Amino acid sequence: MSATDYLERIPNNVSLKDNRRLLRALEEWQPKFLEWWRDMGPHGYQAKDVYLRTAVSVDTQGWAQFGYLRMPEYRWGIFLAEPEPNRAIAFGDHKGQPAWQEVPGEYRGTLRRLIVTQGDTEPASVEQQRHLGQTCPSLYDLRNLFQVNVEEGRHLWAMVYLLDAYFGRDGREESEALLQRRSGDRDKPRILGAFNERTPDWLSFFMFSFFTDRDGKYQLASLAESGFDPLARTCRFMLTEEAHHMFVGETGVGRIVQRTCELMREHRTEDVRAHGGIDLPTIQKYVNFHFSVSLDLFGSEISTNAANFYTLGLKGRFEETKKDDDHRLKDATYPVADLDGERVAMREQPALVSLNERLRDDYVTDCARGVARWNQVIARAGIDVELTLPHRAFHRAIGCFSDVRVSPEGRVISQAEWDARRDDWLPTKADEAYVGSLMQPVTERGKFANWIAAPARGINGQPMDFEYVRLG
Ligand code: BYC
Ligand code: FE
Ligand code: FE
Repeated sequence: MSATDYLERIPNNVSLKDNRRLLRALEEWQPKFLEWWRDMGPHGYQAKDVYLRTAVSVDTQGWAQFGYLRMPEYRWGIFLAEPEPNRAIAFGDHKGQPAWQEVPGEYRGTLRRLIVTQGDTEPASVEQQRHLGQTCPSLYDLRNLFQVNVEEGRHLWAMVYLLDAYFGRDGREESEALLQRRSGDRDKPRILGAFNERTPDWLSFFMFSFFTDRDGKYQLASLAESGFDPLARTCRFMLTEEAHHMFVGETGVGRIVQRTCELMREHRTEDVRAHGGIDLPTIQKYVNFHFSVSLDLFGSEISTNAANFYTLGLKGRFEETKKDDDHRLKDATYPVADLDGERVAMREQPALVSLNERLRDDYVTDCARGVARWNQVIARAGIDVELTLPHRAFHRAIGCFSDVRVSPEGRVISQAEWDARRDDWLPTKADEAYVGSLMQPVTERGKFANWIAAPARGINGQPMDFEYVRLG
């Protein structure tokens, strides 16, 4: 393992200084990245000192360093997890062969597309979140937002490193294009649907971090199995950062739920809007929206792309090496939800083309665990309500359910019934306006907006009234 060059212009553990060509490409890209960050990164806070965690090495003991930093001075760099000696490809037609240290020529286009799709989501999320700083519920939350943002910036660096190091001129062109697409832009949108949605308020932000960053976890875990070793290693390190994003989402929603329950009890009412809280039915609608939009990110239920990625050894399953089967799946089947006339039914399908659905299943199970923890908060308050995940066929834009209307319980319904019930199931303009009306910035140390509870503990052992962002 090469040592970490932390003091270089581009911190890295890939011996960048010994690869002049690559170093030059990345040094040319760096000012363009910073320009993008200034234009599209967190609005209004670029010159403030933020208490951030920076990766300084990849070993589990010592990778994080905390300190005040202005975001444009964040040490974005290139960190790959330690190589696994003699690593072999774990699945597909190349199973058992040594993992590739270079891109196999015939898989170049496919691999590049996977890397570009992954890379595109990272700056997209920063763009989606760029105005949230103006309405933060506390300095603690403001700091967490910025921590997520700089790390998504680093995830972009991770993919750009792969493109520049392994894909020649095409790769450099893709690296430029990653800075040119814009979330929600009609002419040059980001690649995947959820990354063109707006994140207008903090309830949306926490939902996004819970549901959409969790897609990141599952996609990165699948790419961490890749036979292309540099991709596997970079994704493994990205996963360590992803855990914090989901923590922000889960605890953020959990604290809103907690505050809502406190208001319900205090005022003996379900209508907490009268008391400046976010009522549970509104929270449920946001769950319905963000869960369904994130399910789309896994692609179609039946996908020959997914089968090819797997067979070629480019993208594995979640925890591939822990699965007890032949890791080729040519003769295996997998139960997949499908439309059977007017109802949703399970059908055995060839396992290879079902890999998107299988990953979605792993994801759904994980989401359900988080929702159960929110429900514990409600139950502890003695309130008899449960949040639920809507049926997987609800409100889908990708895959076999995209042409039908389905209720949150999974009943196929008519367009007329959908039109009549839609506002009970998904956030309305009025709901968004109400949530938006709560978004008044709270920037006094140790204070929190009325609609969210304080967290259980501060960052890195710091007290709750710590100055997580210096606004002075
Ligand atoms: N929107 O065969 P199919 C993260 C396209 S999140 C628009 O089903 P496939 C993060 C598809 O491209 C993780 N288009 O799809 C989170 C294909 O196009 P072609 C991101 C879509 O290829 C928070 C066609 O439809 N990482 O890191 O099996 C903050 C047929 O589709 C969508 C990745 O996604 C969509 N939702 O699977 C920051 C990993 N879905 O071939 C960051 C890399 C599908 O007809 N990507 N299409 O032109 C992949 O593994 C795959 O591309 C997908 C799609 C799983 C996304
Ligand atoms: Fe990311
Ligand atoms: Fe993330």
